[in-house]
Amino acid sequence: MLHRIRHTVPRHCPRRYLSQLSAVIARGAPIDVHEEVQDALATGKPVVALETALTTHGLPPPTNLAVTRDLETVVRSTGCIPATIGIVGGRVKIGLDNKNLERLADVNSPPRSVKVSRRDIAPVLALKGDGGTTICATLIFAALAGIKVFATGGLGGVHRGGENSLDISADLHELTRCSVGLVSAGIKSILDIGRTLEYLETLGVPVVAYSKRNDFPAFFSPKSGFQTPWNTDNPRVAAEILHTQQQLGMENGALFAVPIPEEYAERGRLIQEAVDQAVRESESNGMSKRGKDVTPWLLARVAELTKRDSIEANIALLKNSALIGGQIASQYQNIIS
Ligand code: PSU
Ligand code: MN
Repeated sequence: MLHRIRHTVPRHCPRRYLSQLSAVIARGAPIDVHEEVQDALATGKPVVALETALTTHGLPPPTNLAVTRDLETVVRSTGCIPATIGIVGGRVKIGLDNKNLERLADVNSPPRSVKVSRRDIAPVLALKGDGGTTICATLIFAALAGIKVFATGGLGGVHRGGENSLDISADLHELTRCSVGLVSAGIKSILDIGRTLEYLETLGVPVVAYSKRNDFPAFFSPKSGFQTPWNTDNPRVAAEILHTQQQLGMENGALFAVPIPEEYAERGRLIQEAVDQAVRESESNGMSKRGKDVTPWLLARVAELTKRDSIEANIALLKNSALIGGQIASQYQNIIS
């Protein structure tokens, strides 16, 4: 009987996700969905997910709070509802209210937020902690809620030397499990871009340059020197890619890699040099062996070396991702309604 009911609800129907999410909540899972997000999901308004590891571990205060809020505003400007996802007091929040967002952004007062990847979710919830969700963890909750698009800055990847250290971000695997379109500025060259792309190919994740060309961007610069198999700069086509995967019952997501806005590209080349220096330092001071601390350390060091130029560029490309994410999510909603 249950089986039949499930099949009477089309795969793309918002109700299907609501029932998935409701089932999880009915089991007592510690998840709260913000009223506005709940309403959007129920009535078929487009929603864009946003992460909070960026807030807790990616950007320094007070920029972190301002930027997270700005991203929500950019998403709203496209007619979509933002769903900023994080963990507060042992509960997953899909859509964070001001108080909780401020609490996560206040990184200098206890409780200290954990940087939450898949492996950390259950422990941080059971221990009633706070956490900023990485792309990996944000993908999980976005998929659970039926949110089709997630906009952010930099995807994790295979670290330089990853062939020996096996430091490969769980972000990559998660894209095989969550049917969500991830809009990002590619990956930072703190990582091994070539190996990351090879790994994504092995995992079967579509990598689409959101551009007229097939250049895979390297976060601070529009070109990494590596090519993507696909490209489009049309939000409708991007939405069709996601929708086609959905129709086929494919469970993986897709990566839309958006080059940094042109006016920041020149500065990006200078930032690039700081990135290389930070990576060399992390190798000589042993930081590169410190697991989940590696990425935040490198990001902070690059910001220091560039006197925050890297942060300005980071903000610009985050806003650009949020804008394009909103456009793709709107098109997706048009397709299914
Ligand atoms: N890259 C950035 N900025 C970030 C991150 C990555 O340029 O804030 C964050 C994202 O949340 C990403 C996580 O999911 O770091 C990856 O961490 P790790 O490499 O430990 O998997
Ligand atoms: Mn890692």
